[in-house]
Amino acid sequence: MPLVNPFPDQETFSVILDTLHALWYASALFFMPISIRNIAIIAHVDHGKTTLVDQILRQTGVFRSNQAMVDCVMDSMDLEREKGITIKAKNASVNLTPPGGGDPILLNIVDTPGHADFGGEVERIIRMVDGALLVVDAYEGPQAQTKFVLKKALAQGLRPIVLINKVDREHADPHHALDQVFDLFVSLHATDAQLDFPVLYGSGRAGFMLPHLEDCADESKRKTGLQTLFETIVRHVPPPQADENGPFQFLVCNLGYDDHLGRIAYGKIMSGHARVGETTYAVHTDGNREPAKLTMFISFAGLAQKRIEEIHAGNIVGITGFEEIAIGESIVATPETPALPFVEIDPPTITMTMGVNDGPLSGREGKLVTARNIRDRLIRETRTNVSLSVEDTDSGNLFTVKARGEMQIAILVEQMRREGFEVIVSRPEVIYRKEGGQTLEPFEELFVEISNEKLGPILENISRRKGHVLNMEHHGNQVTLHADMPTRGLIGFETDLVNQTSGTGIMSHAFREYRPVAGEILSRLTGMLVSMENGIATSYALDMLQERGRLFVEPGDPIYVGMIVGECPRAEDLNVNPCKTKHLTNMRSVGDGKGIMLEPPLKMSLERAIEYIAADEYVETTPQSIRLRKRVLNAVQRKRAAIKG
Ligand SMILES: Nc1nc2c(ncn2[C@@H]2O[C@H](COP(=O)(O)OP(=O)(O)OP(=O)(O)O)[C@@H](O)[C@H]2O)c(=O)[nH]1
Ligand SMILES: [Mg+2]
Repeated sequence: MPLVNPFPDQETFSVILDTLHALWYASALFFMPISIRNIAIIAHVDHGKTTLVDQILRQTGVFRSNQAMVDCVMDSMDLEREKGITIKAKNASVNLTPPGGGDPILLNIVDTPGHADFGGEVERIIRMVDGALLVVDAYEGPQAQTKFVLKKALAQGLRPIVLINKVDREHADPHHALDQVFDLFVSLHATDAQLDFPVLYGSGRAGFMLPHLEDCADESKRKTGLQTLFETIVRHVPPPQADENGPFQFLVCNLGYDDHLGRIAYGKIMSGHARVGETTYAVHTDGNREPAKLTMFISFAGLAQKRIEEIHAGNIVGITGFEEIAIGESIVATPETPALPFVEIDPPTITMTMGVNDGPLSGREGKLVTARNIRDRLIRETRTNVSLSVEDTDSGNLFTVKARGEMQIAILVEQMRREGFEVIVSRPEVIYRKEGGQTLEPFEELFVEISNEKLGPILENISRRKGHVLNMEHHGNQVTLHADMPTRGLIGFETDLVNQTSGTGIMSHAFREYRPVAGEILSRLTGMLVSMENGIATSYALDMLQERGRLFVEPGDPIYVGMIVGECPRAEDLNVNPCKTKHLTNMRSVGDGKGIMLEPPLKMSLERAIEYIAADEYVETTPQSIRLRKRVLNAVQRKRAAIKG
C-alpha cells in the first residue's frame, strides 16, 4: 500500500503558506484602527506605475518577501498582460507603519493607466484621492500624458509627490527630468504649495526611492527600499478631508460587476458613515432620487476584497444595492441630503461606426452577431467606461461610438472578439464642433522621439498632416519633437512612425483644444486590391497578384466579393481575382502551388487595421479573423455610390 506522505510537496506547501499569509494580512487590515491615506499613481504610459505598485505590495507585506508573484500584478486583465499596459484603474490597500511608530495607517492606492486614450479613468479616479505620486521616467522626462494627469491632479487641489523613476536606465538624466517637471508645474499654474513638491529618485523595479540622487549608487541606502517613500506619503499626503459626523455622502468613481453581487459602486465616503441594511438614496445625473438598501460593503485588503459591515468617512470602498448607478453620481443618507458636485470629464474627440457583420462570411466564427447583442454590449461598456458614448443610427444595424482615441476603440473591439462577437468597424473620424458659424476640430499635443537620421522624413510627415513643430531638442543621437497637430492628422501617424523608423520611434499625444479646421489632410496614398470573386485564395492567383502590390491574404483564406486582399501602389482600387485556379487558363497544370514563392502576407493588428482603412471601407472582426472590406461589396454598386458621393 502506498504510504501517504504527511509532508506536502514544495508547491503545495507554498500554496498553504501563501493562503495563511493572505488571511493574516487581510485580518490585520480588517481589525486595525482607521487612519487613512488615499493616493493615485499617475504618469505617462510605461513610466513604471504598475511596477512600483508591485514593490509597494511586496515591501508592505502583502506578498511574502520570497513569494512568487507575476510582474505588474495589478494588470490583471488578459489584454493588459498581453499589451503590457494598464487599461483600467485598479485599487489596492496596504498597511503602513507610521515613521515614529504607533497604529498602522491604511494606504489606499489607485493605479491608473498612462495611455492617453484611457485618460478618462484618471480624471474620475483623481476625485477620490487626497494625494498623488507623479512618476516620471528619468530618461524620457515628462511626456504628453504627464502633463494631462498633472493638470487634472493640480486642478483637484492635490499636492503630488514627484518620483524620478528608472534612474538605472542608460542615459537617464534625472536632473534634467526634474527641471522639466518643475517647468511643467509652473506652466500649469501650480500654487506655491503644489510647487513645493517633495522629490524622490529611484527605481520602482529595483524597489528603492531615495531623497538624493547620489544615494542611489549607495548599496546600503538602496537597501532601505521604499521606506522614505512611505514616510513621505504619511507626512505629505493629508488624511481625507471627510466629516465623520456629517450626513452620509458617497461619490461613485468606478463601477464593477459581479455575477453574484450584481453592480458594485466603488468610490469614496466623503462624509458620514453607514451600516449594511440601511436605506440610502442614489442621486442620478437628472436629479432623480432612488432609494435602495445597502446590501454589502467591500473594502480592499492588499489585492483582495473583504466584506465589511460598516463604512466610515474618508475610506475608499465598494457598495452594492444600487443596480442603476452611474459614475459621477452620489449615494446619500436621506431624500434631502445634498448630492456631491458632478465633475464633467473631457469630451470624446473621435467617432466611428460599429455594426452587424453583414458580409458573406458572417456568423461562421462568432456566436454574438445580432444588432441586439452588439447594442447591449456597447451600452454595458458605456456604464463603466465614462469616456465612451454610444448612439443609435438610422440603420438599426449600425451604431455610432465616440471615444478618446482609436486605441480605446481597438481595445473594446478586441475584448468583444474574445467574448465571441462579430462586428464591422469603420475608420475613426474626428468630432467637429460648430461655434459662431465656424467649424472647429480637436487639436492635440504631440511628442515624438526619434533618432537624428529619421528627422527629415518625420518632419515631412508631420507637416503633411498639418502639424506644427513647436520645439526640437537634440540629445546625443536622439531628437525629441514637440508638435501641435489636428487629431485628424494623428490618425494613422503611429503606423507611419513605426514604418519610417523601423519601430524605434516613440510618440505620445494628448488632447489640447478645439480650433478652426486646419484644411485638407490626405490620408492613405495607396489603392486597394479588391476581390471580384467568392471562393478560396489560391497560390496561383496570389503569385500573379503579388506583382501588383502587397498582399494581405494567403492561399486557403476564404475570400468574398468586395473583400480587400492587398494594397497597390496606384491611388485607385483595382478589382482582382485572388481565387483563380490554373485549369481556368490554357496552361497545363502540374499541381497548384508547386514552385510558387509567395511573400508572407501583411497581417495587420486590429488597431493598425482600423486606422489604415479609408472612409468607404470596414474592418470585419470575428473571434478568429480580421479582414478588410469595402463598405459596398458589389463593384458596380460601389462605383455608383462613389459617383453619387
Ligand atoms: N529600467 C527600468 N525599467 C523599469 C523600471 N520600472 C519599470 N520599468 C519597466 O518599464 C516598463 C513599463 O512598466 P509599467 O510598470 O507597466 O509602466 P506603467 O506606468 O504602469 O504603464 P501603463 O500603466 O501602461 O501606463 C516595463 O517594461 C517595466 O519593466 C525601473 O525602475 N527601471
Ligand atoms: Mg500600469
